[in-house]
Amino acid sequence: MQDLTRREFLKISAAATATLGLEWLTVPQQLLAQPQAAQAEKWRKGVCRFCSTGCGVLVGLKDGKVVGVQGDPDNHNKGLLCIKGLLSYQMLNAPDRAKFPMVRKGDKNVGNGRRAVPTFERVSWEQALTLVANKFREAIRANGADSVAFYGSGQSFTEESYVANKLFKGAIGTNNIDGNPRLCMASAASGYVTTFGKDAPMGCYEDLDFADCFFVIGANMAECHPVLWRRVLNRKEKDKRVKIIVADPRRTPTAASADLHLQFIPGYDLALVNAMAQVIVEQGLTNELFIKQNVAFHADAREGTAQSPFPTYDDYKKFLADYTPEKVEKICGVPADQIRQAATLFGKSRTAVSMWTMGLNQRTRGTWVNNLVHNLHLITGKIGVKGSTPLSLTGQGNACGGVRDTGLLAHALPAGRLVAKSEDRATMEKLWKLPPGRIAAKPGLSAVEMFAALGAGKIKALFIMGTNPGQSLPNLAAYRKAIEGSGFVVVSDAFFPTRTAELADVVLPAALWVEKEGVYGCTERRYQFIEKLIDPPGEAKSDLWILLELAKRLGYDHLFNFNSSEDVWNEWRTVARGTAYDFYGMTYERLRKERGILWPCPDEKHPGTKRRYVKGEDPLVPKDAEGPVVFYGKPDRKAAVWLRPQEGPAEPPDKDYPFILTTGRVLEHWHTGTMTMNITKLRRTHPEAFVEIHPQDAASLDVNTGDTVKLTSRRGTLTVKVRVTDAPRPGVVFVPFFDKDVLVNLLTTDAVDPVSKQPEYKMCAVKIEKGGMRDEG
Ligand SMILES: Nc1nc2c(c(=O)[nH]1)N[C@H]1C(S)=C(S)[C@@H](COP(=O)(O)OP(=O)(O)OC[C@H]3O[C@@H](n4cnc5c(=O)[nH]c(N)nc54)[C@H](O)[C@@H]3O)O[C@H]1N2
Ligand SMILES: Nc1nc2c(c(=O)[nH]1)N[C@H]1C(S)=C(S)[C@@H](COP(=O)(O)OP(=O)(O)OC[C@H]3O[C@@H](n4cnc5c(=O)[nH]c(N)nc54)[C@H](O)[C@@H]3O)O[C@H]1N2
Ligand code: SF4
Ligand SMILES: [Mo]
Repeated sequence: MQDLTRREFLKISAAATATLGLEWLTVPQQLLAQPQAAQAEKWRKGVCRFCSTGCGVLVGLKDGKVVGVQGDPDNHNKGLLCIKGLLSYQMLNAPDRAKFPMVRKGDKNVGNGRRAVPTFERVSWEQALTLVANKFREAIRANGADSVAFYGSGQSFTEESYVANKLFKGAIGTNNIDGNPRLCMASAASGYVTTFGKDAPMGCYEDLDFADCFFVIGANMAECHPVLWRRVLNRKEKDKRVKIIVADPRRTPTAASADLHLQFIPGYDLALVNAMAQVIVEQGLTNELFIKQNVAFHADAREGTAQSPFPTYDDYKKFLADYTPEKVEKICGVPADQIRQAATLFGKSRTAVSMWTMGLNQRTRGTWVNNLVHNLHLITGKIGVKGSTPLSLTGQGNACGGVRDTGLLAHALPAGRLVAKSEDRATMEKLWKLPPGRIAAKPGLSAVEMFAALGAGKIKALFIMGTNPGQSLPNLAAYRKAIEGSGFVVVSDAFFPTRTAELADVVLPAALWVEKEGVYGCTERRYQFIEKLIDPPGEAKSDLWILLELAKRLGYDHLFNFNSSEDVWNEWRTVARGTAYDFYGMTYERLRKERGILWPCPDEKHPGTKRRYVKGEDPLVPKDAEGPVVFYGKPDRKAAVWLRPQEGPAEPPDKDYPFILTTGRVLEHWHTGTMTMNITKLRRTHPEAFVEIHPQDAASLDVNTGDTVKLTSRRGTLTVKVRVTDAPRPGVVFVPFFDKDVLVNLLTTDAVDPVSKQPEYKMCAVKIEKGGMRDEG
């Protein structure tokens, strides 16, 4: 098939509006994407580089080059891939690949965060690494360990993140190590921890095949987890009684294929979910035995109130009285009968799976709204049985495996341990063969705090690996200034230039995907191996190599006695052994052969665990516990139903800034676009960003599709092309963040959730004016 623009393709696709994005899944994939794939001499199994669905791929090789990718029929995705996975191999040889180490020529710019003309000169690895090591050593010597920091990624291999964590927290002795997962799944993690005592979903993809009801809230699965969405639609196609409820302020392609779309005002879904619980309780759709055996009620003790932190079931019922559908309709804009319908569908269905992503997490009350979704499952007992689970969809391919599990976060230590707990620090010091007291007791700086500290001159040297904060951080102008300021900044990236690298002092070229080996862990606790199949371009090196070279130059080789990524994996297996994250049984040998294994997996004979907390299935359920479900993450073995009121958003619209700006993704692009803009077909589908405006708003603003408008928030201004569509609610506008020249994050707020420290990308107040020239950033 010849190249088609997105529009041409959609025109010929009958199902375009209902299943946008999925047409790619129903055509013969190899034919569509890659005629040269037919020439492949061999196909090797691997994992898609992109989202946390973690699709199995087969990578086609010829003459030492990757010539195509197809879905692995023997993996969970059953041979399906979305267009990004299918075309991913084309980025390997893209012109923008970073090939050589580079050092900024001359002084840094004035630190105004605007696009500098990058003036870099090529240097040898020896020169680059010596410079980096010297700068880090100097900073530590002059200002202490907390004057350096590492900012990592949910896209690095587990072995890389594990080593970075050990280098910074263990060897150097600073907890200033965080990453882009803080912008992504921090609220999901704190949601699981506050409800169940332990992070990570208890359910699995197989639950989708047995669900009678799907509740998708704040996730645009058709574009962001397309292969999982296909699995949802397959379930519905098999059994027409299955119902899909989508709660989203936009009529996304996901919402368009739902049975019921609850289109609420952004930020008011805490009230919406509480109202669903109110109806479930009122109509007696609860599972009283399950509640009695497995649930404890919790509330935050609030100043000035007599509220107990351990309310009763009756207190919960009283609390819900404020959230009748009629009351909530006035708050969130969803008709009361729709709320009732959603609650009844959920409550009466035999089984139910909830799924959510950034619509819930990127919120100043992200943790709370996660708790509220868990509540729906706990009060109905729809959890821990085939087809019923609250399943947080992770974003990046290895945010779960590489970051949540290894503890590459400022407050965390590997395998669920915490910086703040002295016994956890002591355990890690022993495991890492460090002197007692080496690991600092104070949690480090989380993502936004880290860049604020860089701007304030407190962080003197920062290592950024596998992420592009110069485009992806909120309230971006401030933090671009920080990156460009006087602190020493190293960036390791597989592409150049990027909006971060252009502001850095040193740029290191990184090997990408199948140019190196390591493990990825996806949404359902499935760990999968990615084999090295080709050499990286130019002088690019794996991040593991880079980190180990840095460790050596800082004088820590004795702690990093690793000759391969397998050596790192084996140490990490030992560190997690005996914890609630036990995957000791997953050797490289097994992972090379098998299509992924789900932890817990405590020994080499263990097949892996589909459902945690289920007696007879989860090997970690204590022997003395009574089943069928045992929430062993908490000392009382009960999960928490939290009384969480409606709160937020941080910046509701007002008369000066009357519109709500929400931001996010499109099917064909990955985040900041460095990779997908380097794949011709994907770039052509969306060459530039746009703002979606509802026809009513477009009429009052007197703008049409193709016009430019100026969006202004309290933090910045952006000129962007209009796309008139009834996808958003009136009063809500949407801009994706893939375009390096239309930096929507100049507008977004860096207000964070106080528990998870995750920023509220999903809403801020803007005003809109017609016209404007593109001159920002
Ligand atoms: N194509 C593609 N797929 C991806 C990615 C990508 O870049 N491109 N990135 C991956 C990553 S890292 C992530 S984190 C995921 C993100 O996956 P998603 O979270 O599904 O995607 P987003 O577009 O960020 O936002 C999801 C939805 O949140 C809605 N929303 C806005 N405000 C609110 C609100 O107040 N409440 C609720 N409940 N919803 C709201 C938006 O309308 C939007 O439809 O996608 C992963 N998959
Ligand atoms: N406005 C707005 N902003 C957002 C969000 C939003 O919804 N709205 N979502 C937030 C979320 S959920 C996320 S996850 C972040 C994502 O934000 P980022 O992590 O900044 O975005 P990416 O484009 O994924 O950046 C990954 C970088 O790593 C490089 N890379 C790829 N492979 C490798 C490798 O193996 N090694 C190295 N060293 N580099 C590699 C890529 O070229 C790319 O530049 O954005 C956040 N920002
Ligand atoms: S759904 Fe996600 S993992 Fe699967 S092919 Fe698409 S981007 Fe890759
Ligand atoms: Mo993400």
